[in-house]
Amino acid sequence: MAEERTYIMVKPDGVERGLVGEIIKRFESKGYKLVALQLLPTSRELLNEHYCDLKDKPFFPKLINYMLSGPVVGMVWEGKDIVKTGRRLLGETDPLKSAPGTIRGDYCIDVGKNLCHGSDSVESAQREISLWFPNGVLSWERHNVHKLIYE
Ligand code: IDP
Ligand code: MG
Repeated sequence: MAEERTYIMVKPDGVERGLVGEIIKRFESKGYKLVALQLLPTSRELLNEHYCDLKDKPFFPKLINYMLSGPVVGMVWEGKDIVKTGRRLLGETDPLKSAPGTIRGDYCIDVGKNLCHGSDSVESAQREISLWFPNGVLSWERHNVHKLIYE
């Protein structure tokens, strides 16, 4: 069976604050495998598609402006139960409700500046990965490390 994948994105505030490395580090140290990584400016078209479920929310225009304020770092991580565990590594949507030790719990305060995105289901992950990485992601083996992480 193919390994589960998720789309993790460092939002413009995270990129500008120099937290890209820290966010990558959390996923790397946990034992997950990086299979795609890019720095790119977002566009209204991509964001409307990415956040299509939220288009009727009152905060939607503000969210789009926030996401357009600078480049983002998008990545795809792979591993066991990565979608759910990835969200736990990020913390709650509202940083003030996020436990210390999570990314949002450690590095931010307001919901409209919450540093990072993580797919909320396997289906959303597949949709977001094909949206942000239309040319696909890498399949590669960690020959030695894999057996030190998984039983
Ligand atoms: P998630 O990022 O934890 O999955 P969603 O509900 O999918 O949360 O919302 C997407 C993004 O929209 C959030 O990460 C946050 O940046 C922003 N957002 C969500 N709720 C609010 C709000 O009540 N006010 C302002 N921004 C919000
Ligand atoms: Mg979401």
